[in-house]
Amino acid sequence: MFSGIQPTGDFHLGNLLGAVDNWVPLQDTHDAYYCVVDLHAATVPWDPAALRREVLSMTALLIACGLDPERSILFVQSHVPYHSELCWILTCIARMGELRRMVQFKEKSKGESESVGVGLLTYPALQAADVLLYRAHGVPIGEDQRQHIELMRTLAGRFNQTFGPAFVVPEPWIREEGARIRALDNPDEKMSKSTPRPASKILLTDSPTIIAKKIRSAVTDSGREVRAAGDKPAITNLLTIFSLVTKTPIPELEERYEGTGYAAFKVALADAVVDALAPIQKRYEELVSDRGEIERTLADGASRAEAEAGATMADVRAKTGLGPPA
Ligand code: AQP
Repeated sequence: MFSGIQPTGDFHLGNLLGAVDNWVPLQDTHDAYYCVVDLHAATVPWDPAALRREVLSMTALLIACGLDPERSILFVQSHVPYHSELCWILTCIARMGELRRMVQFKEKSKGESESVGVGLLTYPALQAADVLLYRAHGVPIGEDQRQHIELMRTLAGRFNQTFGPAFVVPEPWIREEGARIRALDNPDEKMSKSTPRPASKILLTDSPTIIAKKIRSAVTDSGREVRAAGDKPAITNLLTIFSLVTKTPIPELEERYEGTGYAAFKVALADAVVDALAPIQKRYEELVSDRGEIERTLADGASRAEAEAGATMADVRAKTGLGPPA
Protein backbone atom coordinates (compact mmCIF):
# COMPACT_ATOMS: atom_id res chain seq x y z
CA MET A 1 0.00 0.00 0.00
CA PHE A 2 1.04 3.59 -0.58
CA SER A 3 -0.01 6.99 0.74
CA GLY A 4 1.44 10.47 0.78
CA ILE A 5 1.16 13.83 2.46
CA GLN A 6 2.31 17.26 1.34
CA PRO A 7 5.05 18.80 3.52
CA THR A 8 3.73 22.34 3.18
CA GLY A 9 0.90 23.94 5.11
CA ASP A 10 -0.35 23.04 8.53
CA PHE A 11 -0.61 19.39 9.56
CA HIS A 12 -4.11 19.38 11.02
CA LEU A 13 -6.47 17.06 12.85
CA GLY A 14 -8.19 16.13 9.55
CA ASN A 15 -4.90 14.79 8.16
CA LEU A 16 -4.39 12.79 11.35
CA LEU A 17 -7.90 11.35 11.70
CA GLY A 18 -8.65 10.90 7.98
CA ALA A 19 -5.28 9.51 6.89
CA VAL A 20 -2.26 9.10 9.17
CA ASP A 21 -4.12 7.31 12.00
CA ASN A 22 -5.03 4.65 9.43
CA TRP A 23 -1.47 4.35 8.25
CA VAL A 24 -0.07 3.28 11.61
CA PRO A 25 -1.71 -0.20 11.94
CA LEU A 26 -1.16 -0.96 8.24
CA GLN A 27 2.59 -1.07 8.91
CA ASP A 28 2.07 -4.42 10.63
CA THR A 29 -0.04 -6.03 7.94
CA HIS A 30 1.22 -4.62 4.64
CA ASP A 31 4.31 -3.54 2.73
CA ALA A 32 3.68 0.09 3.50
CA TYR A 33 5.17 3.06 1.63
CA TYR A 34 4.68 6.54 3.12
CA CYS A 35 5.83 9.51 1.14
CA VAL A 36 6.34 13.19 1.89
CA VAL A 37 5.25 14.55 -1.47
CA ASP A 38 7.39 17.65 -1.93
CA LEU A 39 6.97 17.76 -5.74
CA HIS A 40 3.26 18.31 -5.15
CA ALA A 41 4.13 21.31 -2.99
CA ALA A 42 5.75 22.84 -6.09
CA THR A 43 2.35 23.32 -7.73
CA VAL A 44 2.19 26.72 -6.00
CA PRO A 45 5.09 29.20 -5.51
CA TRP A 46 7.57 28.03 -2.84
CA ASP A 47 10.60 29.11 -0.84
CA PRO A 48 13.42 26.51 -1.31
CA ALA A 49 14.88 26.82 2.21
CA ALA A 50 11.44 26.73 3.83
CA LEU A 51 10.49 23.66 1.79
CA ARG A 52 13.52 21.72 3.08
CA ARG A 53 12.62 22.68 6.66
CA GLU A 54 9.00 21.65 6.13
CA VAL A 55 10.03 18.26 4.75
CA LEU A 56 12.08 17.56 7.90
CA SER A 57 9.35 18.81 10.18
CA MET A 58 6.65 16.74 8.43
CA THR A 59 8.86 13.65 8.69
CA ALA A 60 9.34 14.24 12.43
CA LEU A 61 5.58 14.69 12.87
CA LEU A 62 4.79 11.48 10.98
CA ILE A 63 7.21 9.50 13.13
CA ALA A 64 5.74 11.16 16.24
CA CYS A 65 2.28 10.01 15.09
CA GLY A 66 3.47 6.40 15.01
CA LEU A 67 5.11 5.77 11.65
CA ASP A 68 8.10 3.58 12.25
CA PRO A 69 10.83 3.59 9.57
CA GLU A 70 11.73 0.04 10.66
CA ARG A 71 8.24 -1.25 9.84
CA SER A 72 7.44 0.90 6.80
CA ILE A 73 9.29 2.77 4.08
CA LEU A 74 9.24 6.49 4.81
CA PHE A 75 10.77 8.71 2.14
CA VAL A 76 10.60 11.97 0.22
CA GLN A 77 9.13 11.96 -3.28
CA SER A 78 11.83 14.07 -4.99
CA HIS A 79 14.58 11.80 -3.59
CA VAL A 80 13.37 9.06 -5.96
CA PRO A 81 13.56 10.56 -9.48
CA TYR A 82 11.45 7.76 -11.02
CA HIS A 83 8.33 9.63 -9.79
CA SER A 84 9.02 12.45 -12.26
CA GLU A 85 9.85 10.06 -15.10
CA LEU A 86 6.68 8.02 -14.75
CA CYS A 87 4.67 11.20 -14.23
CA TRP A 88 5.65 12.37 -17.70
CA ILE A 89 4.53 9.11 -19.35
CA LEU A 90 1.20 9.20 -17.47
CA THR A 91 0.73 12.89 -18.32
CA CYS A 92 1.06 11.92 -21.98
CA ILE A 93 -1.62 9.24 -21.76
CA ALA A 94 -4.00 11.36 -19.63
CA ARG A 95 -6.68 13.35 -21.46
CA MET A 96 -7.17 17.07 -21.05
CA GLY A 97 -10.85 16.61 -20.14
CA GLU A 98 -9.97 14.10 -17.39
CA LEU A 99 -7.63 16.57 -15.71
CA ARG A 100 -9.90 19.59 -16.15
CA ARG A 101 -12.74 17.68 -14.46
CA MET A 102 -10.81 17.30 -11.19
CA VAL A 103 -12.74 19.11 -8.46
CA GLN A 104 -9.53 20.22 -6.76
CA PHE A 105 -8.31 21.86 -9.98
CA LYS A 106 -11.61 23.67 -10.37
CA GLU A 107 -11.54 24.82 -6.73
CA LYS A 108 -7.91 25.88 -6.71
CA SER A 109 -7.93 27.60 -10.09
CA LYS A 110 -11.18 29.37 -9.12
CA GLY A 111 -12.01 30.23 -12.70
CA GLU A 112 -8.48 31.60 -13.30
CA SER A 113 -7.43 28.54 -15.28
CA GLU A 114 -5.46 30.58 -17.84
CA SER A 115 -3.08 32.06 -15.26
CA VAL A 116 -2.51 29.30 -12.66
CA GLY A 117 0.57 27.05 -12.93
CA VAL A 118 0.20 24.03 -15.23
CA GLY A 119 1.27 21.79 -12.33
CA LEU A 120 -2.06 22.43 -10.65
CA LEU A 121 -3.76 20.79 -13.64
CA THR A 122 -1.34 17.91 -14.14
CA TYR A 123 -0.45 16.91 -10.56
CA PRO A 124 -3.04 14.08 -10.48
CA ALA A 125 -0.78 12.33 -13.05
CA LEU A 126 2.13 12.73 -10.61
CA GLN A 127 -0.05 11.33 -7.84
CA ALA A 128 -0.86 8.36 -10.09
CA ALA A 129 2.87 7.83 -10.68
CA ASP A 130 3.49 7.91 -6.90
CA VAL A 131 1.15 4.99 -6.29
CA LEU A 132 1.63 2.95 -9.48
CA LEU A 133 5.44 2.87 -9.12
CA TYR A 134 5.05 0.69 -6.01
CA ARG A 135 2.31 -1.51 -7.54
CA ALA A 136 0.22 -0.65 -4.50
CA HIS A 137 -3.10 -2.43 -4.05
CA GLY A 138 -4.53 0.08 -1.58
CA VAL A 139 -4.28 3.83 -0.95
CA PRO A 140 -5.51 4.90 2.51
CA ILE A 141 -6.78 8.47 2.09
CA GLY A 142 -9.48 10.93 3.08
CA GLU A 143 -12.67 11.33 1.04
CA ASP A 144 -11.29 14.40 -0.80
CA GLN A 145 -8.85 12.20 -2.71
CA ARG A 146 -11.41 9.70 -4.10
CA GLN A 147 -11.61 11.35 -7.52
CA HIS A 148 -7.82 11.28 -7.87
CA ILE A 149 -7.75 7.54 -7.19
CA GLU A 150 -10.42 7.05 -9.87
CA LEU A 151 -8.15 8.87 -12.33
CA MET A 152 -5.13 6.78 -11.36
CA ARG A 153 -7.21 3.62 -11.90
CA THR A 154 -8.13 4.89 -15.38
CA LEU A 155 -4.50 5.68 -16.22
CA ALA A 156 -3.25 2.33 -14.93
CA GLY A 157 -5.90 0.48 -16.95
CA ARG A 158 -5.16 2.51 -20.08
CA PHE A 159 -1.42 1.91 -19.80
CA ASN A 160 -1.88 -1.83 -19.17
CA GLN A 161 -4.16 -2.14 -22.19
CA THR A 162 -1.94 -0.14 -24.51
CA PHE A 163 1.50 -1.44 -23.55
CA GLY A 164 0.86 -4.65 -21.58
CA PRO A 165 0.30 -5.19 -17.85
CA ALA A 166 2.78 -3.20 -15.78
CA PHE A 167 0.61 -1.78 -13.02
CA VAL A 168 -1.71 -2.95 -10.27
CA VAL A 169 -5.01 -1.02 -10.44
CA PRO A 170 -5.24 0.39 -6.89
CA GLU A 171 -8.27 0.72 -4.61
CA PRO A 172 -9.03 3.72 -2.38
CA TRP A 173 -9.11 2.76 1.28
CA ILE A 174 -11.33 5.33 2.99
CA ARG A 175 -12.42 4.83 6.60
CA GLU A 176 -16.08 5.45 7.35
CA GLU A 177 -15.63 7.84 10.24
CA GLY A 178 -13.15 10.69 9.88
CA ALA A 179 -12.96 10.51 6.08
CA ARG A 180 -13.99 14.15 5.91
CA ILE A 181 -13.28 16.19 9.03
CA ARG A 182 -14.91 19.56 8.53
CA ALA A 183 -13.65 23.09 9.18
CA LEU A 184 -14.46 24.19 12.74
CA ASP A 185 -15.71 27.57 11.58
CA ASN A 186 -17.66 26.29 8.57
CA PRO A 187 -18.92 22.69 8.49
CA ASP A 188 -19.70 23.02 4.77
CA GLU A 189 -15.94 22.93 4.07
CA LYS A 190 -13.33 20.28 4.82
CA MET A 191 -10.59 21.08 7.31
CA SER A 192 -7.74 21.93 4.96
CA LYS A 193 -4.06 22.84 5.04
CA SER A 194 -4.46 25.55 2.45
CA THR A 195 -7.34 27.37 4.19
CA PRO A 196 -5.82 30.57 5.61
CA ARG A 197 -8.30 30.88 8.54
CA PRO A 198 -6.57 29.66 11.76
CA ALA A 199 -9.95 29.12 13.47
CA SER A 200 -10.91 26.52 10.84
CA LYS A 201 -8.45 23.87 12.01
CA ILE A 202 -6.60 22.36 14.94
CA LEU A 203 -2.91 21.91 14.20
CA LEU A 204 -0.94 19.02 15.62
CA THR A 205 1.41 21.56 17.15
CA ASP A 206 -1.27 23.80 18.74
CA SER A 207 -0.86 24.48 22.48
CA PRO A 208 -3.60 23.38 24.94
CA THR A 209 -4.74 27.01 25.28
CA ILE A 210 -5.10 27.45 21.52
CA ILE A 211 -6.90 24.12 21.17
CA ALA A 212 -9.38 25.07 23.91
CA LYS A 213 -9.94 28.47 22.31
CA LYS A 214 -10.51 27.05 18.81
CA ILE A 215 -12.96 24.43 20.07
CA ARG A 216 -14.77 26.98 22.25
CA SER A 217 -15.30 29.19 19.22
CA ALA A 218 -16.22 26.34 16.81
CA VAL A 219 -19.59 26.98 15.19
CA THR A 220 -22.51 24.88 16.43
CA ASP A 221 -25.95 24.07 15.06
CA SER A 222 -29.26 25.47 16.26
CA GLY A 223 -30.72 23.84 19.38
CA ARG A 224 -28.56 22.60 22.28
CA GLU A 225 -28.68 18.84 21.86
CA VAL A 226 -25.38 16.96 21.52
CA ARG A 227 -26.49 14.59 18.79
CA ALA A 228 -25.10 13.42 15.43
CA ALA A 229 -27.62 14.04 12.63
CA GLY A 230 -27.82 15.15 9.01
CA ASP A 231 -29.23 18.53 10.04
CA LYS A 232 -26.47 19.00 12.67
CA PRO A 233 -23.25 19.01 10.59
CA ALA A 234 -21.23 21.06 13.09
CA ILE A 235 -22.02 18.93 16.17
CA THR A 236 -21.68 15.74 14.12
CA ASN A 237 -18.20 16.89 13.16
CA LEU A 238 -17.24 17.60 16.78
CA LEU A 239 -18.70 14.25 17.89
CA THR A 240 -16.70 12.49 15.16
CA ILE A 241 -13.49 14.13 16.35
CA PHE A 242 -14.31 13.24 19.98
CA SER A 243 -15.11 9.66 19.02
CA LEU A 244 -11.91 9.15 17.05
CA VAL A 245 -9.50 10.73 19.53
CA THR A 246 -10.97 8.80 22.49
CA LYS A 247 -11.96 5.63 20.56
CA THR A 248 -15.48 5.95 22.03
CA PRO A 249 -18.53 5.19 19.86
CA ILE A 250 -20.66 8.26 19.05
CA PRO A 251 -23.87 6.88 20.70
CA GLU A 252 -21.96 6.51 23.97
CA LEU A 253 -20.85 10.17 23.76
CA GLU A 254 -24.39 11.30 22.90
CA GLU A 255 -25.65 9.55 26.00
CA ARG A 256 -22.85 10.97 28.17
CA TYR A 257 -23.49 14.58 27.10
CA GLU A 258 -27.29 14.38 26.89
CA GLY A 259 -28.80 17.57 28.33
CA THR A 260 -25.44 19.17 29.17
CA GLY A 261 -25.56 21.75 26.35
CA TYR A 262 -22.80 22.65 23.94
CA ALA A 263 -20.49 24.52 26.34
CA ALA A 264 -19.74 21.59 28.68
CA PHE A 265 -19.40 19.26 25.70
CA LYS A 266 -16.83 21.56 24.12
CA VAL A 267 -14.76 21.75 27.33
CA ALA A 268 -14.64 17.93 27.48
CA LEU A 269 -13.77 17.71 23.77
CA ALA A 270 -10.92 20.21 24.15
CA ASP A 271 -9.49 18.15 27.04
CA ALA A 272 -9.75 14.97 24.95
CA VAL A 273 -7.96 16.53 21.97
CA VAL A 274 -5.23 17.99 24.20
CA ASP A 275 -4.69 14.56 25.80
CA ALA A 276 -4.53 12.83 22.40
CA LEU A 277 -2.02 15.30 20.96
CA ALA A 278 0.24 15.64 24.04
CA PRO A 279 2.32 12.47 23.43
CA ILE A 280 2.66 13.30 19.72
CA GLN A 281 3.84 16.83 20.53
CA LYS A 282 6.33 15.57 23.11
CA ARG A 283 7.84 13.05 20.70
CA TYR A 284 7.90 15.62 17.89
CA GLU A 285 9.93 18.05 20.00
CA GLU A 286 12.48 15.31 20.73
CA LEU A 287 12.76 14.25 17.10
CA VAL A 288 12.78 17.58 15.31
CA SER A 289 15.94 18.77 17.07
CA ASP A 290 17.96 15.90 15.57
CA ARG A 291 18.09 16.89 11.93
CA GLY A 292 20.94 14.46 11.14
CA GLU A 293 18.91 11.47 12.32
CA ILE A 294 15.86 12.48 10.23
CA GLU A 295 18.08 12.92 7.17
CA ARG A 296 19.61 9.45 7.71
CA THR A 297 16.13 7.94 8.05
CA LEU A 298 15.00 9.58 4.82
CA ALA A 299 18.13 8.53 2.92
CA ASP A 300 17.53 4.93 3.96
CA GLY A 301 13.84 5.18 3.01
CA ALA A 302 14.71 6.61 -0.41
CA SER A 303 17.14 3.83 -1.22
CA ARG A 304 14.59 1.15 -0.28
CA ALA A 305 11.83 2.91 -2.26
CA GLU A 306 14.14 3.39 -5.23
CA ALA A 307 14.81 -0.35 -5.48
CA GLU A 308 11.10 -1.10 -5.85
CA ALA A 309 10.35 1.89 -8.09
CA GLY A 310 13.35 1.06 -10.28
CA ALA A 311 12.04 -2.45 -10.95
CA THR A 312 8.67 -1.03 -12.04
CA MET A 313 10.34 1.58 -14.25
CA ALA A 314 12.55 -1.04 -15.91
CA ASP A 315 9.35 -2.84 -16.91
CA VAL A 316 7.68 0.43 -18.03
CA ARG A 317 10.71 1.44 -20.11
CA ALA A 318 10.87 -1.98 -21.76
CA LYS A 319 7.16 -1.86 -22.59
CA THR A 320 7.17 1.71 -23.90
CA GLY A 321 10.43 1.65 -25.85
CA LEU A 322 11.87 4.40 -23.64
CA GLY A 323 15.19 4.46 -21.80
CA PRO A 324 18.42 2.83 -22.97
CA PRO A 325 17.90 -0.59 -24.64
CA ALA A 326 18.30 -3.46 -22.14
N1 AQP B 1 -10.44 17.31 6.37
C1 AQP B 1 -9.96 16.11 6.15
N2 AQP B 1 -10.56 15.01 6.64
C2 AQP B 1 -10.05 13.77 6.43
N3 AQP B 1 -8.92 13.54 5.73
C3 AQP B 1 -8.27 14.60 5.21
N4 AQP B 1 -7.13 14.72 4.48
C4 AQP B 1 -6.92 16.02 4.23
N5 AQP B 1 -7.88 16.78 4.78
C5 AQP B 1 -8.74 15.93 5.41
C6 AQP B 1 -6.29 13.60 4.06
O1 AQP B 1 -4.96 13.87 4.52
C7 AQP B 1 -4.03 13.30 3.58
C8 AQP B 1 -2.95 14.33 3.24
O2 AQP B 1 -3.53 15.40 2.50
P1 AQP B 1 -2.82 16.70 1.98
O3 AQP B 1 -1.38 16.70 2.28
O4 AQP B 1 -3.25 16.99 0.56
O5 AQP B 1 -3.52 17.78 2.93
P2 AQP B 1 -4.79 18.70 2.73
O6 AQP B 1 -5.25 19.21 4.05
O7 AQP B 1 -5.79 18.01 1.84
O8 AQP B 1 -4.11 19.91 2.01
P3 AQP B 1 -4.73 21.01 1.12
O9 AQP B 1 -3.73 22.11 1.00
O10 AQP B 1 -6.08 21.36 1.60
O11 AQP B 1 -4.74 20.31 -0.21
P4 AQP B 1 -5.95 19.85 -1.06
O12 AQP B 1 -6.79 21.07 -1.21
O13 AQP B 1 -5.23 19.41 -2.30
O14 AQP B 1 -6.63 18.73 -0.34
C9 AQP B 1 -4.84 12.85 2.38
O15 AQP B 1 -5.05 11.45 2.45
C10 AQP B 1 -6.16 13.56 2.55
O16 AQP B 1 -7.23 12.84 1.97
